[in-house]
Amino acid sequence: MLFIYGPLILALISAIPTTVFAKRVVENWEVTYVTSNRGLDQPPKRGVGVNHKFPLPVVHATKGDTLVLNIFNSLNETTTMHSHGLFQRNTTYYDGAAMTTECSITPGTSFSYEIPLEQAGTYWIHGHSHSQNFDGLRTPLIIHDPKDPYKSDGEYVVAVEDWWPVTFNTTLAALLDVTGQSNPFAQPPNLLVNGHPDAPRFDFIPGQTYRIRLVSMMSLPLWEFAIDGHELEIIEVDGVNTKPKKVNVVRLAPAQRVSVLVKAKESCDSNYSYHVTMFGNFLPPIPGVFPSRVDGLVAYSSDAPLAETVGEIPSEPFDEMSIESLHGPIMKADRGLYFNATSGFLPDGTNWESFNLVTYRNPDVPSVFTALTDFINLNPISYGPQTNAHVLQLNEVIEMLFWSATQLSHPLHLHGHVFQIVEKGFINDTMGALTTRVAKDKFPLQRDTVLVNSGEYVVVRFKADNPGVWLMHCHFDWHMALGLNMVFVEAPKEMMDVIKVPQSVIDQCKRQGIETKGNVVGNMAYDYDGAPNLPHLLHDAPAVLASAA
Ligand SMILES: *[C@@H]1O[C@H](CO)[C@@H](O)[C@H](O)[C@H]1NC(C)=O
Ligand SMILES: *[C@@H]1O[C@H](CO)[C@@H](O)[C@H](O)[C@H]1NC(C)=O
Ligand SMILES: *[C@@H]1O[C@H](CO)[C@@H](O)[C@H](O)[C@H]1NC(C)=O
Ligand SMILES: *[C@@H]1O[C@H](CO)[C@@H](O)[C@H](O)[C@H]1NC(C)=O
Ligand SMILES: *[C@@H]1O[C@H](CO)[C@@H](O)[C@H](O)[C@H]1NC(C)=O
Ligand SMILES: *[C@@H]1O[C@H](CO)[C@@H](O)[C@H](O)[C@H]1NC(C)=O
Ligand SMILES: [Cu+2]
Repeated sequence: MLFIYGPLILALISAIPTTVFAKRVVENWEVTYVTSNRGLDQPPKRGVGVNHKFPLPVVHATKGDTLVLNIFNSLNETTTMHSHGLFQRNTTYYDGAAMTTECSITPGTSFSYEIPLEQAGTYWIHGHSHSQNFDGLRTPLIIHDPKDPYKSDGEYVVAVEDWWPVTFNTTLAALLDVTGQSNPFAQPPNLLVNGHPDAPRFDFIPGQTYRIRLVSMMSLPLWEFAIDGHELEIIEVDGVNTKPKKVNVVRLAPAQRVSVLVKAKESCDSNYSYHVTMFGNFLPPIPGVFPSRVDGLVAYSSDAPLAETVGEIPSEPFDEMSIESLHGPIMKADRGLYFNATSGFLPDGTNWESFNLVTYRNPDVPSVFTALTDFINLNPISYGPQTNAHVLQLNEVIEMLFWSATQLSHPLHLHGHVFQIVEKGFINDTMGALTTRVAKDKFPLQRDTVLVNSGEYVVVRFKADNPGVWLMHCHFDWHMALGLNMVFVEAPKEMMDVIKVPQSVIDQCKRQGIETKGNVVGNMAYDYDGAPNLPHLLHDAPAVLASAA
């Protein structure tokens, strides 16, 4: 087995003095179709993997290193690679968002992403083109911190993904079926942990403390992690260190990450089970198939009996309002933006999703190039009527209110940033009794992906201090493909000074005959003829909660 998780890696890393020089962490990845059953009792499916196999290599690096992803595209469609959670300061063009920050890597060509790693924590890398993430193009990215405030004696990665019996294309066809007869969930996903149907074994030595990095690479379900007889202490959420917070279970939505410290028992009298449960309260249960669970072994001793699971395995929402970040007082907002995440119909009867009834379509010219075109870059309409672009001023603090009045839930992800979560509540609650706000003397939790459940709203804040073009979207692959995306054009004036687009990015566009300046269609004037321009969605009235006044 080539890919090593856990203590071995940590042992190697902790043997290196903390004064080592920054290194280049180079990954040479050929993106290929891989037909596999992933060790499951089901027919093989054509997925998208790396170097002709699954699982993908797990990437380990140290803060200060430079991550170099040399990608060769062996698919017959374009591909891109997104390093989820990285700020990409001054390197917005390496963010991997297809047709937002690059033109994409065409079949038979190569491209290198070269990303200085200025953050530490738990991240992941995934395809950001043609929903290749859903078909398996995803892997953890662990960035170790030589000055980590939280010490541990060893660590494990638990990266969880959903593997569907059909390709994304098949599912999408069902989602867009105007007859409404297709059930995209007819063939629900299986659960894989670190790329396999079985969970890895944790070897615990009495008295030691372990860090467990939980990585959600799911494309739709939520999941929970718990260990029998052991408390979990949350110390990191989406790459940001938190004040320690003890819990019995951690719930993650797609794209979220959490690190916990686990203190081993003082004796080796028993082994224990841990549990990874895949579920989604917004998905119909299928007895024996979904929700599903994989149990792993926490091994203390070769002759120890396995302690029985006592009572119910714990299950509860991740209480973001009760967890504090280690840094950053609550920011005062300069400007508020309101986003109603809704579904609705186009006149042809197809069902799409939107922020404020605008369903996203890729521009003909990637937004990064429009943002680097003087004068027109300041006007949101230059990015196209269907791009849902918002132009932000340098250093203004943006408050966003997300509201989900439909029956759908959304894990919403902002590229290039973390945001502070300052308020959450139920939208049916006119008295404010069900609302929770961060107290002024507390440091709000910061993260890059927040789950907004059906019937809830969430208020987040971030500072526009990272000139670049950043996608904000739902991280359910279904919803993203149905248009739940928008673009933040952050400090376009300053971008012109700090963003120097490499020739390799321009070459991607040349190969496809795509303009690298101008508005959504490459014009220099206010002329958008030919740009994607759909009518606003028609409300899906029956899906709205009756009490959402
Ligand atoms: C891409 O290649 C696969 C086989 O590798 C084939 O099944 C599929 O039809 C091809 N798609 C296109 C658009 O050529
Ligand atoms: C998926 O479907 C789209 C539209 O039908 C097609 O253009 C594309 O080639 C398909 N991709 C694959 C990998 O089959
Ligand atoms: C306890 O864990 C050890 C590995 O250290 C394993 O050999 C043993 O079979 C486990 N016991 C049970 C009952 O699973
Ligand atoms: C949000 O959208 C829903 C339709 O899905 C609508 O019923 C509701 O009034 C909207 N809320 C606001 C405040 O615009
Ligand atoms: C509002 O919605 C929540 C969650 O769906 C529910 O628990 C609560 O009872 C509702 N409250 C009212 C006043 O309808
Ligand atoms: C980004 O570019 C600006 C201007 O050139 C420079 O001052 C800053 O140090 C750069 N930041 C990083 C993280 O490279
Ligand atoms: Cu992402």
